[in-house]
Amino acid sequence: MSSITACPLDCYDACEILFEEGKLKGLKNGHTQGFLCPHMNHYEKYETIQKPRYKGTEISLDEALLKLKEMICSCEKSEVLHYRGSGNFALMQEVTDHFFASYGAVLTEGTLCDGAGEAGITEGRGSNKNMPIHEVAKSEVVIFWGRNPHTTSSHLLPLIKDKTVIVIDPIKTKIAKAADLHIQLKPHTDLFLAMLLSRFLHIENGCDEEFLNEFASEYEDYYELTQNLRIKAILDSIDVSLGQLGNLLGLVKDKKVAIVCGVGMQKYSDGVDVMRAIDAFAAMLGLFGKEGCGVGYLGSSREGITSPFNKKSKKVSKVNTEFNDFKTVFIQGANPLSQMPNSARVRESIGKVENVVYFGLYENETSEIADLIIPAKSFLYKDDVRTSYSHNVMSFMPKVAQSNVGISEYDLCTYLCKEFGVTLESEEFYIRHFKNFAVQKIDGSWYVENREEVPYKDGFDTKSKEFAFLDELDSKVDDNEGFHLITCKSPTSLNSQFNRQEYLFLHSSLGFDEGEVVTVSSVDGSVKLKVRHNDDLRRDCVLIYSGTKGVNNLTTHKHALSTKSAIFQENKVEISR
Ligand SMILES: Nc1nc2c(c(=O)[nH]1)N[C@H]1C(S)=C(S)[C@@H](COP(=O)(O)OP(=O)(O)OC[C@H]3O[C@@H](n4cnc5c(=O)[nH]c(N)nc54)[C@H](O)[C@@H]3O)O[C@H]1N2
Ligand SMILES: Nc1nc2c(c(=O)[nH]1)N[C@H]1C(S)=C(S)[C@@H](COP(=O)(O)OP(=O)(O)OC[C@H]3O[C@@H](n4cnc5c(=O)[nH]c(N)nc54)[C@H](O)[C@@H]3O)O[C@H]1N2
Ligand code: SF4
Ligand SMILES: [Mo]
Repeated sequence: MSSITACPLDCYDACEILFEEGKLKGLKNGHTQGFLCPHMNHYEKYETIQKPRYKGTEISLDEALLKLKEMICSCEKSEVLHYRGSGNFALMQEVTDHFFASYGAVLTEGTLCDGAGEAGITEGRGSNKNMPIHEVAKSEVVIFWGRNPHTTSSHLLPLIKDKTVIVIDPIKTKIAKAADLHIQLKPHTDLFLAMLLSRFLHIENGCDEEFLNEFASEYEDYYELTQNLRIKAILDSIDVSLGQLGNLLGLVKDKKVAIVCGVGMQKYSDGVDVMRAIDAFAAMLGLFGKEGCGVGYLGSSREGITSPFNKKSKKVSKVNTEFNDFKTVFIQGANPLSQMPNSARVRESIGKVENVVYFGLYENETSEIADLIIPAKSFLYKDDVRTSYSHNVMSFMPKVAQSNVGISEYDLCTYLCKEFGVTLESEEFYIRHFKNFAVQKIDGSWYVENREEVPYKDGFDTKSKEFAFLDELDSKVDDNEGFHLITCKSPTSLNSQFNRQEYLFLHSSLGFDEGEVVTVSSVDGSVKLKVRHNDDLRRDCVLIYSGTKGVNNLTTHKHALSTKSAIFQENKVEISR
């Protein structure tokens, strides 16, 4: 027996899976191209939570559900918080939002992920419509900007063979080593690089004036803004040479260019402006509304789909959540004690909550402190549908096997809705609702119908239909003391799921020995980790992967300016023996 489903993980690729005799294989047809990544290749080897627990004692699922009901009843409705993460990215995860919102509990808003960049894109274009990643196949030049495709979007790699590749990344990543040009800039300086690129493009008459006059007519004002930058001083402080700027411009002029951005360069307080300046460079090149051109980032995986669920509720930020304002906190598909910024603050705040419920698959820092643990069913054992934030395919995810362990989000929600008198439609109703947004194309795949392959063909979604350039420059190059913390994605884990890293990585010339334990500290906290050498790093950087225990002791719970997004690389760090 074989069935087709899709990987549920929070990942650009949203692969489709052939489930055959208990084995997971990448679907040959379509965007998955017959291969999966290490997470899915070894998915079954990771031990999941088998039994519900209350204060350390195993209980039955019925008892667990009753406890959950009692916990919800034990306080005011406004003292119940539903905190949902992105452990599973499929659409039925949101069914629990429907219960908690309808009941009168509080939900979260904001993001730990891509929010600053998204806000920057929206300020410039009036919306965040993504260049679907398959468009890259038609590009001549691909710029990876703060994105690490070998680790986080490997299904993109077959599409870029034979193309000119440019990488802008403080780490000499695998793609950087193979690239035609790598700009290994100082971290947190992309805003200046993007502005200087726009300025020199203008000086060299490389702008797409026809496009600009029609869709971005304020470009001369933007050019003037870029003139406030002192070229030599800025280039010195961001560690980029005039030659590199010239090389980059030489490679992209009059070419079909895709700028494939990741979350790397927007993990800072001014992340909104950083992304907007990169978008402005794309506008200066006239990359919007044309085949094989554009800016790829994390679009919304919900774009073109309306939710069947009620989500109207009071909301608190997901970044600096004051858990102690609540008596019952229901955590689903998330590991906030590891993945939220400023772990000491999270731990203290959540420590004051009477009832912490963890609804997930794996044991972790959050299950460790939870009062009630309810195991979820993995994607193989429940019905769902998913979409991607980097392409337009909708994948159906029928239940492909049976398991007595855990409970699905829909079944848990059915129980709660029944107990508290909230209306809920059937599971089939919701799945059908989502599927109705898809159409099948000749390649056999289903695509979200209302998403454009080449967005912004008729102008932008701002009021004036024109691109809105940055009109002020508020940032300075960060020359504070200390090392830059790079905390990006690990090849072996999906944030805190699967095989988590345990090291901190440093340039070997800094005088720390391999294997030596050092203390890394920031204004918010510290962590002890073992050193590993990595000469692909700059000497002013410390790399600690997402999912490493204790990394978020170092990070700030402040928001990016003007949006509720986390900024994991804002704090500088020090290292001591
Ligand atoms: N294997 C694996 N895949 C994943 C994930 C995972 O944990 N593991 N997580 C998933 C999730 S949740 C997300 S959001 C995506 C994110 O995936 P990506 O968008 O690729 O994000 P990151 O790995 O955080 O960072 C990408 C690159 O940005 C670089 N970078 C860091 N700081 C700067 C800077 O200041 N400027 C520039 N130009 N570059 C910088 C880093 O060195 C890194 O190479 O990946 C998804 N896929
Ligand atoms: N230092 C640092 N911190 C970061 C980042 C970083 O790059 N560096 N990245 C940030 C980003 S981009 C993101 S997106 C966040 C991610 O942070 P989280 O959303 O907390 O993601 P995970 O760590 O993957 O934890 C997901 C949890 O979901 C559970 N789960 C998996 N599948 C299911 C399911 O089907 N049902 C239920 N109920 N539970 C399930 C698993 O048990 C797992 O514990 O982390 C952020 N934190
Ligand atoms: S590449 Fe991404 S979508 Fe594909 S199997 Fe791996 S985690 Fe899942
Ligand atoms: Mo993310």
